[in-house]
Amino acid sequence: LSPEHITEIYDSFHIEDDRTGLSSETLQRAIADNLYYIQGKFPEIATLYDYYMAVAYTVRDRLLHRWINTVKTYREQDVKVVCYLSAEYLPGPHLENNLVNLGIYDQVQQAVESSGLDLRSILAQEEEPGLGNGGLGRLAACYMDSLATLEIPAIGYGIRYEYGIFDQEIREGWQVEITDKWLRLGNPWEIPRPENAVEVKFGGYTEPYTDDQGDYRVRWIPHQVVNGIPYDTPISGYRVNTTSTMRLWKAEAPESFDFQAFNVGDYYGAVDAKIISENLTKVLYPNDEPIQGKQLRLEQQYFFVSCSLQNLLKIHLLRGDPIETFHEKFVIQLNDTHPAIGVAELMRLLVDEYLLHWQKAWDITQQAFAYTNHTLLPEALETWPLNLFGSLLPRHLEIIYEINQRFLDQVRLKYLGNPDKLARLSLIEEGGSKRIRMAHLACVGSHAINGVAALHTELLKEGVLKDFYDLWPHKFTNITNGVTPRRWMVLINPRLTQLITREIGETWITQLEDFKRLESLAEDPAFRQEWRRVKRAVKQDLADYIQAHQGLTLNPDSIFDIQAKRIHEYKRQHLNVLHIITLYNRIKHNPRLAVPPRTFIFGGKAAPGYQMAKLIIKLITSVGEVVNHDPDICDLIKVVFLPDFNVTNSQRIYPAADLSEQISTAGKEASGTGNMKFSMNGALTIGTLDGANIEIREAVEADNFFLFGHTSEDIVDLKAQGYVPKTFYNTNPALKEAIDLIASGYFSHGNRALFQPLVDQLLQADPYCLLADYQSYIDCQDQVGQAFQDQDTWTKTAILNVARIGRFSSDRAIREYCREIWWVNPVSIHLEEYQQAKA
Ligand code: HBZ
Repeated sequence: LSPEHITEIYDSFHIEDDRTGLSSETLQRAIADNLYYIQGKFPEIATLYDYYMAVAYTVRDRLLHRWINTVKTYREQDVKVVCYLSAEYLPGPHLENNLVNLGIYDQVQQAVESSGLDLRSILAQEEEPGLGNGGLGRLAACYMDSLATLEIPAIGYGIRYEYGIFDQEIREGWQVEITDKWLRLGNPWEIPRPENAVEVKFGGYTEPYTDDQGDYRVRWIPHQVVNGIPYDTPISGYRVNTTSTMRLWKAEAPESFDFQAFNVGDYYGAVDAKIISENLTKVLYPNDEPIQGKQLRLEQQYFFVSCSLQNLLKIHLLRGDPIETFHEKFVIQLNDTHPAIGVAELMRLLVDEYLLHWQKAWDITQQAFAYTNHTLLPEALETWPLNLFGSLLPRHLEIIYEINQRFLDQVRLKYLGNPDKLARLSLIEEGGSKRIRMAHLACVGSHAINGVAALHTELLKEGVLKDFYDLWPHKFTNITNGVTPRRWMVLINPRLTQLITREIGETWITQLEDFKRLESLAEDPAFRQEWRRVKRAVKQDLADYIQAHQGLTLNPDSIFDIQAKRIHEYKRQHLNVLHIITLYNRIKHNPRLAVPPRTFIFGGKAAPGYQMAKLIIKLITSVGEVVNHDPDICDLIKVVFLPDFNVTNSQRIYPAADLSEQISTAGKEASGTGNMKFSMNGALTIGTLDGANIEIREAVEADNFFLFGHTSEDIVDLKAQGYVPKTFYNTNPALKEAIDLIASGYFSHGNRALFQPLVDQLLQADPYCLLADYQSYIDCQDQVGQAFQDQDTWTKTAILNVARIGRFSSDRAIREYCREIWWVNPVSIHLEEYQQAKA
């Protein structure tokens, strides 16, 4: 029989292959099959989790077919591949996203219902991979989604942490951290590939030798070797066959190394070595800024970078390409400086292992790498103590010295007799104890450097990276962040998706600029009414969830005023609290005051060692405790802290917001991406001129954005003039009253000591200028309250926000990376018939 004949017979009988077929009947059969043969269960004893696994495997089969064809196509064709190196990924739950992308949500729902089950409760079984801290990790996940959807060949490399970001519980108002055992019940989305293990060396020493050609070479004799095992997760694109790979590395002890060569007869010693090796990828550091001097963190960084680069070189050579063309086939994006050691590692691999000359290797390296910076805070720039670095990576230290020497020779020619310039640019920070500056290594080793919002890039060029900008202005570009409308609209807000699609079709899902077509509908009263009905229903969903989980009753007609993000002083959750207390005081003074009811919702984790952030959580919950139960307030104000802000929980939050709080001190938030998710779902923003807020405001137009506060320039001036927060406190009675109420113990059962550190910080130093922005914030919030009274105009503004948010799709961001930094093109994937592929 010819393949055509087989297809004909299949078609005539409507038989679908059980691993690729998409009809609900086939899916139902496949789910039952997987329940039996993978979970080893039959319906009478299967748990909901077993069903989740069966459905997940059923969907994975459909993905595998596309994935294999993707990998095959890239292998066979001469394509250039984007390699995204990121120590963090926050992809969120996979199942529902894959249903959306494959276009089989309805079929799977039907299949599941025919078996007497409910898809929502099956979806709720999934443990999300919390392999990141916040914005940076989530951005990597949005970019993987857009890369696949745009059919750009890509691999995302990272670390398979056994424990992700901690789960947050709130006990007596305080954050409590619980270990995140996300792999406990198995992970149906990953495929381990032990056959592709690589070795990573640590410690030891180097020695020179002369090779067969008589050339001077260096050999690295390590103290320890660790194996890296890749675990691959397929990342689907929206309604395309392209399915990319997220390849995460797990550390294991290489048996040969510990058991034979070094620990003959020492069984316990060998097992110890195994434990030490496997500690490497045990846990994610739960900090959203670098922890200074933790050796294990540097080990994690080097481990995953070395695994990834070795893997890339192997793929390149397997394709039959010469090592010299590596940079023509791969471009490597550094997601912040966490993988910046890659610059030295690629040099080591090319020079020491593949025996290239330094200059050739350096050309390849510089052309392969590009660097994204995500922070302006100078204290958040990563540096490593030279001693620690040298003892862990002795060869890389030599290579960095060599890079630095050649770099500074070049600088010296340009800036004759300017030793300060040299000292500022050097890869080594002198003075006291020496340190390696990872951002400098990333800048020198890359052909492109980008910030993540227009203001951020400008401030990089004037501030922390100014000397590099003066040297190489052509390397700098801005790529404003974006978020994927698949997860952040289609998946989390089906009601609004349906309403919008009914009016303007569905092209916006991959062309978000098409939201423009909503503009004229903002003028249509009937449409506005439907919009309001949707928002009301979505707010009710969140209210129901909070009722069920926290026993708090919320009024869905109140303003849902939401701040959800990591807790940080610069993000100023406590400024939000000062507003709440101000409103509270006003109502206490005047119980008949007509204020629109507001529900303040907070979510976010604090780094476990960040005491002030933890105290801010305690302040929020304490104020809530008092305000929520004060009869004088008559339910006009409610304060909710939603525990455990992660991707899953965030998905209930963004759609329900009326007001999005983006109130960081100007010049501190590199971009923000939550601001985009809220706006996309029809919230209005109250915000400062910081990060991407500026561009969002430009896009939606000033009238549709609540702006307050000092600009980044004002803040610099304010500090230069010697900022005295007490002046604001002494001259603003409402501000004084709010702060005094905290200090008095009113929210802490009379305990004046509890919030003293926070009050002192505000009155004595206030590094994030809350007091300077307080009045402007309060005035702006009063305008918000006014505006909300006119529901029709509010809705019109919300629709205009959505209509004009198209630019903030991660598809736009990825197109810019492709055009300006990566020089890569899409490659479409055609599915071979499964039967044919098998044959
Ligand atoms: O990256 C965030 C920025 O604060 C935010 O403004 C931006 O929108 C986002 C995406 O570009 N930065 C982070 O999330 N940073 C981290 O999570 C982080 C994690 C580990 C570190 C340092 C920073 O060692």
